[in-house]
Amino acid sequence: MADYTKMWKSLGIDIENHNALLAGLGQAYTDIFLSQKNRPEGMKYFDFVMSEVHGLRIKEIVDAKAEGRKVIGSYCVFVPEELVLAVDGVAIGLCAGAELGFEAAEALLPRNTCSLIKSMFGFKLGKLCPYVESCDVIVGENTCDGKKKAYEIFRPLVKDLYVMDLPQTKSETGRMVLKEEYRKFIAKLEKESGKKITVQSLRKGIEIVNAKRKAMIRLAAVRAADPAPISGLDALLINQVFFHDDPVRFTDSVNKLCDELEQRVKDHKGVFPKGTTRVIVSGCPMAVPNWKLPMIIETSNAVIVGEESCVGERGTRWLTDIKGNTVEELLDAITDRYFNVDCAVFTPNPSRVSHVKDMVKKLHADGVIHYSLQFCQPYIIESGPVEKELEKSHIPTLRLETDYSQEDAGQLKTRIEAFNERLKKK
Ligand code: BJ8
Repeated sequence: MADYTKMWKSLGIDIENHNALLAGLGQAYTDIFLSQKNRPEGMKYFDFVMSEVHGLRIKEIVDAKAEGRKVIGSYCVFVPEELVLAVDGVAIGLCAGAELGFEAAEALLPRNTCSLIKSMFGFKLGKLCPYVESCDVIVGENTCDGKKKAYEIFRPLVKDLYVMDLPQTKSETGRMVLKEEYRKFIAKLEKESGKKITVQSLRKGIEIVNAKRKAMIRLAAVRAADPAPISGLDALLINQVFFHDDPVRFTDSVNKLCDELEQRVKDHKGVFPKGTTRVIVSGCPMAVPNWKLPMIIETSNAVIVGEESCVGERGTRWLTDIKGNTVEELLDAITDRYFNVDCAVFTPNPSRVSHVKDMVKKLHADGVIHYSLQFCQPYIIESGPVEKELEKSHIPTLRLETDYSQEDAGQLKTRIEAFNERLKKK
C-alpha cells in the first residue's frame, strides 16, 4: 500500500493507533483468508480491496468530497443507499467488528453493551476509522434500545448525527412511519447536498443498488452446490465489502466472480470436499473484521453456505420496484422494499424464521448456527423461539452467544465440533 499518512493526518486519524490496527488487520487477513485452499481467482479483487481498505478507497472518498459530493455514513441496513445516490452522495456502512477502544467506550457506556455499539464508540474515540472521519453526515436509527440510547451519547462526538425513527411493528401505521422517515431523510439529503431528488436521479440510484443486490442474490444461489464453490469466509467478506466499495465496481466484480463460480459448479469443483457438513449462520450482523465464528466453523470440518444476517441475505434479498413514474411512487417502492427487512427489533417477527427455513432447504444445509452478540437482547431473546421452530422442523440448531474477544474461541470450537458430530449422524 502507498503511504497515505498525509491523508490520514488530514482526517484527524491517530496515526500510531491506526498503524497498529492496520498491522493487526493485515496479519489476521493473511492467516484467515489467504491461507484458504482452492480460492476462486475472483477473490483477488476483494483481497486488493481489503489491502487498500483504508488507503485507495478513502482516497476515492476524499476526492469525491473535493468534487462537492456528500459522504453519508450509517450503521443499519434500513438507511436506503438509493436515496443517498439520488443526490450523488457516497453511502458508507460504518459498523465495526473489532475490540478496539473498548476501554474508552466503557467510560461512556455500560459494560454490558453489545460489541457492535462499543466498537462504534471505540473507533470514533480512538480516531481509528477514516470512513467515520470522512463523513459529512452520520445517520443513526432507533432500532434496538442499545443503539437508540447510545446515539444520544454519540451525538456530541461527531460533526452531524442525523437520527431516523423506525417502526417496530409490521403494521400499516409502521409502514407509514417508515415512509415519513424516508421523506424527512430526503429533505436532509437535499439540504446537505444542495441537490433536488428527481425521478431520473432516484431511478438511477435504485438501478445501481438493485444491480448490486442482484449480484449478491446470484452469489447466494451458487452456494447451493455441493461441493461449495466458495467458502463462507469469502462470501462473508464480499457481504462486508458491499458496505464500503464503489457500488458499480463492486457489482461488476461480484458478477465476474459468479461467472467463475458457476463454471466451478459445472466442473464439480469446490473449496471443501463434496459431502462436507453444511451450515447456515443466522443472527446478528458481522462487520469487518469480525471473522472469528466463521473461521472456527470452517476449520472444524464444516462449510457455511449462507448468512441470514444484515451482512448477508437479510440485507440483500429484496429488490426495489422501478416502475414508478413520480418521486412519490418510487418512494413508496423503496418503503415497501425496506419494510420487508426482518430485523429482530420488530415484534412479532415471524418472517425471519421462515426465511431461515427456506435457506436451509434451498442451500441444502444440514443445520443452523444461531449467532448472537452478548447483550443483544433482540437477537438473544428471539433465538429461543427460532431454535424451537427450527428443531420442530427437524433442523438441528446450535445457539451461540459471543463477543469480539478471542477468549472464548476454544470453547466455541468445542461446541461447534460437537454440533458437527450431531449433524453427521443425522
Ligand atoms: S436491521 S440487525 S443492521 S438494527 S447487535 S446494535 S441489534 S444490541 S445491529 Fe442491526 Fe439494523 Fe437490525 Fe440489521 Fe442492537 Fe443487537 Fe447490538 Fe445490533
